[in-house]
Amino acid sequence: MNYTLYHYVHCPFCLRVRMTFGYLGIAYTSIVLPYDDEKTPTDLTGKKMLPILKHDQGVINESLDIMQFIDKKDVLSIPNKRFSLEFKDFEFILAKLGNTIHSLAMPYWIFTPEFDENSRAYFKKKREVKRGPFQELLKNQKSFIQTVNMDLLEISKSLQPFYQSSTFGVFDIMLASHLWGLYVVPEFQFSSDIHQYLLKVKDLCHFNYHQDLWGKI
Ligand SMILES: N[C@@H](CCC(=O)N[C@@H](CS)C(=O)NCC(=O)O)C(=O)O
Repeated sequence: MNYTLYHYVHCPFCLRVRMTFGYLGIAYTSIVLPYDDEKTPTDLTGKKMLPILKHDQGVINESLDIMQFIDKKDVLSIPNKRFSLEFKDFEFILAKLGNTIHSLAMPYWIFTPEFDENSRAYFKKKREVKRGPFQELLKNQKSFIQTVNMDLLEISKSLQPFYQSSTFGVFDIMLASHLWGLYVVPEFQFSSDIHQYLLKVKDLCHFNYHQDLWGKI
C-alpha cells in the first residue's frame, strides 16, 4: 500500500498521524502544505482541513480514521478504544488542554520555518477571528501557562508511566502530539517528568518534529 500524507508540521492532529506511522514502522510520502494552500486539500477532499491521507483506494480526512486505517494489525486497538467511555473523558481533557496550548503556541508557530510571509499572514488572520489578536494572547500568556501547568499536574498523576496505563497506547500519541507544540513557547517550561515522558514517546514513535520539513522522509 502506498501512503501520501498531506499535513502541517505544527498541527497536533497531523502529528498524531505521523507518530502513528512512526510507531507502526510504516513508510509514507510526506507533503507539508503551506497553510495558505486552499486548492490542494479542497481538490482532494472538498474542504481545507488536514491531515489528509491518500492511499491506493482513496483519501481519508480525519486523524483517527487515518490512524485506524493504517493500523491494519490493530496494534493500537483504536476501534475498541475510541468509542469507550474512557475515551470520551480523555477527549474532553485533551480538548481543554489543546485549546490553551493553541493560545500559547500560535503566536510562535507562525515564526517557525514552516511558514513564509504569506502563509503567516493567512494563518494569523484566520485564527485571530476565533481566538482574538495574537498580541492579546501574548499578553495573557501568564494565565494560559498557569492553566496548562495545573492541567499537566493532573496528567502527571495519570502517567503509569504511560497515560493511565503501564503500556504505550493511542492516548499517549494523542496527548504527546498536543504537548509537543509547547516546545516552541520560550516562556514555558515542562516539568522534568512530562519532558521525560515526551522523550519516551518520541523514541517509541521514531518521531522527529522537524524531519518532514528537512525533507528527509
Ligand atoms: N477533526 C480533525 C481536525 C483537524 C484540524 O483541525 N486541522 C486543522 C489544523 S490543526 C486544519 O486543517 N485547519 C485548516 C484551516 O483552518 O484552514 C482531525 O482530527 O483530523
